[in-house]
Amino acid sequence: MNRLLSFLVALFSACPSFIFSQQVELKKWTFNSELDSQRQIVEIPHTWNKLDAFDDEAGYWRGKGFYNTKIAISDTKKTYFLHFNGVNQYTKVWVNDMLAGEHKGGYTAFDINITKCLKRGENTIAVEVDNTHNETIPPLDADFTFYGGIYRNVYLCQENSAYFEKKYGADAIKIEPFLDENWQGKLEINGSVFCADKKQENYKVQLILRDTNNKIITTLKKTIDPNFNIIFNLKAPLLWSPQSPNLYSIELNLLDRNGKILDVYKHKAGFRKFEANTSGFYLNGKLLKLMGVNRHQDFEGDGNAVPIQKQIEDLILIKNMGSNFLRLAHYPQDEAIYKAADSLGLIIWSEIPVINKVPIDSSYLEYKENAVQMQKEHIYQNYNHPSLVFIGYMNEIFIRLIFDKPEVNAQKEIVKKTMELAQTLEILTRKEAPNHITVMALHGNQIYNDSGIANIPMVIGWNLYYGWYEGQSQDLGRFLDEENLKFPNRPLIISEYGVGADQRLHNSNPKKFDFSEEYQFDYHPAYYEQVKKRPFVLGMTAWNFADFGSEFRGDAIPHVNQKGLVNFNRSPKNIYYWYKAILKPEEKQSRFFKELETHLSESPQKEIIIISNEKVFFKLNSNESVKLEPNNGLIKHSITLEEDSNILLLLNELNQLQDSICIKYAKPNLEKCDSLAISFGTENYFIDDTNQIWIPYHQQSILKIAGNVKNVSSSANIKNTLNDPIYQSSVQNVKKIKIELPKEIYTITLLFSELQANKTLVYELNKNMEDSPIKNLAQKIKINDTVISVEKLKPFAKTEIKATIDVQDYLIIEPTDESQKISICGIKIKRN
Ligand code: GCB
Repeated sequence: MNRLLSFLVALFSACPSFIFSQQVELKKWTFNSELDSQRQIVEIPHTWNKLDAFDDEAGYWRGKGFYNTKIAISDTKKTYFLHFNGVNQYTKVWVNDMLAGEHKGGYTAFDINITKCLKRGENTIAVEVDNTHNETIPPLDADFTFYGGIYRNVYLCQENSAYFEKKYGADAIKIEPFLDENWQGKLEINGSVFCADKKQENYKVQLILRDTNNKIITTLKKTIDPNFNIIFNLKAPLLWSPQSPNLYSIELNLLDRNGKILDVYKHKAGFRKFEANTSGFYLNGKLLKLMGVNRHQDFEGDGNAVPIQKQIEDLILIKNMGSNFLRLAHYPQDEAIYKAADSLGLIIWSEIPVINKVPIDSSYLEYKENAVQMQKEHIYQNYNHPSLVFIGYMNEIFIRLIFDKPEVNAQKEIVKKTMELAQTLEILTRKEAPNHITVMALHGNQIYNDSGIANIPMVIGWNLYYGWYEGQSQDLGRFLDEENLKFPNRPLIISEYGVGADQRLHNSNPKKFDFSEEYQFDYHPAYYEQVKKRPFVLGMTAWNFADFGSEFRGDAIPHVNQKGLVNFNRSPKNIYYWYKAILKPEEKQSRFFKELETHLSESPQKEIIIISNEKVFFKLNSNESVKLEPNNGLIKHSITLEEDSNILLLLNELNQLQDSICIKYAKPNLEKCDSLAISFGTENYFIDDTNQIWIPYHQQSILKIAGNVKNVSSSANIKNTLNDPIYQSSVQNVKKIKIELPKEIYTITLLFSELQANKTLVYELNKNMEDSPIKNLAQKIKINDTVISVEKLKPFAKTEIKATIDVQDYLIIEPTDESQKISICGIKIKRN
């Protein structure tokens, strides 16, 4: 038996006497691609971009991948579908070399009826997946990686001669749990049945409804025509809400004349009533400030092919943070995510990926058709989930126009076509989901008001990055008030806000774009304060729950957008705990903001941060404890450290220990430390992958620089290193560096990279990068008496030179040729 055959699934043949439809997951496939013809065995979920989207080469491979598997079929009288949960992005399916069907769009599920191509016994399935840029398939452009592959599960489904009809990748069944003004429930279910014999009078649908304790409430039966409509009234049903996500179980059985079950549909329904207006969002008649996060689905090491159980863990983390709201940006996610939100109690905003731009050339009509198809699939597949409340269809759709500045006529055409598409999608959404709220997310630009596009959806989401891409975080309130004044009837959500934060970077005086965790910690509380006071703002979703892959980005970890509240591997950053303290006031909690364990500074003074929602007692070493009270979930407190180790304790009012840390204090000189690392052009502290702490130049006193120097920094990817932040800033035009050192032999490492003009990101609308190629760079450098050659610096790439120097009092670093200069990122001095 060959290897391929060994994972041929002995489908259904093992259980020939099944009574209703069945599905089997198709996990094992062989894979090869246009790039690499070598076949390998892979497991679904799979993507071919999980490595190359993070390497130093610009871009990631986009092309055709080929998946093959075999299935065994024993009964060819049945109907068979392949159900794909998500394939990015253009899929063609062959069965026994016959084209069975195709699908466009990377983020919705779809069914392919393969019955006609099947034979008894072994059948081959071949799937071609293409993630090449395609002007007719949204998204065309966005800040995330478009990983290619069958990255969500695949199932083979077997149906009897009658089954619940499949439409837009879902069973065509709509569940409406209505509540009247007296909170009485009415469950309405509409659906349709496919019967091969066209004799619908032979069939019935039975509803088995179970309450929240799993007790059967009804088992009513209905005839079909082939559509069916079931209405069942429930007295005062328990309501669904984030606080009490009460769910009723629905089981629909399709029965033949003899009462034999031919098909089964199971789902959970929740009774809830919601409304959004300028006084807030109301759930079940009560005001609820929507607080939560946005979520992408990818994960460190997996790309977007993340096993579903691991994805559900995300929702648990999101819920545990105290969230009641989740924006699935920027695409529909696996159905299991909506299901988890139903049972955890998270209100969902879900959208299709029409992002950044709409094409105006000949691709427009097909693009529009595909967007419409996506929105139908999106709605049909997720409509029945009680968690789904907000349905969107566009994100920052004019950002490319603003950034690319096309000529006036093209601009007019873009606005016209985009408006037309928005109207089409809005009408479609209201028709298919008449009881939901439509939304659209905009970037901070008046074009959305001027064009009128912001008047189309029921609720507007603003993606506002004051304090990052523009202005200061305090500017948020002014913008919101101005909008509210101009459009007093428009309910708003802050659909995105956030800043890049890297846990290796720390700064006690944080600034915009420094990627320090402290800046993130300043920014989020400032936003929260401003939103809290404004009732017309329904809520806010932080960008982003987790760091995520965006191949073209630099940032402190290249190819990763680092605005997550948790890291790419989901380990929480400090800010996650701040949200938890703020959003769960009933759960008393306090902990230290965790950062570098060694305070390397001339000064023993340090401001510590405590994350807390209760009064605490803070104790440093053997000092008396101090009582501290939080404001907006945090406490900042100045302490004076002793040399070497310091113990910091945090106790609650009941004298129970809440947290403890140890901070070492040392002055940054070679008398106390074995090695010292100093970085230039930055004010950040950085801990590298060898655990070496890099201190910013201005935080020490042993090193002096001469020359008409200037600091340069960039957030571009630096090749050949994982310690990008060290090489992302430098000091240029250096004539001489003088370092005072105790007499000893040292290994000196000098670090360089050439930071030229940076490519600007589409989101950095106000950033003008200065073009500054470095001239007259020293090719030979003298370190005391030792002359070292420096290879020609490569742009945005690490260069490192090492020398062993016997130092008497000073270390002097200078060009051998006085007319030349040094441009340097960092110096590491290690005692031998
Ligand atoms: C945005 C986009 C989002 C980006 C984010 C950012 O406005 O909607 O897709 O990832 O900004 O981090 O720049």
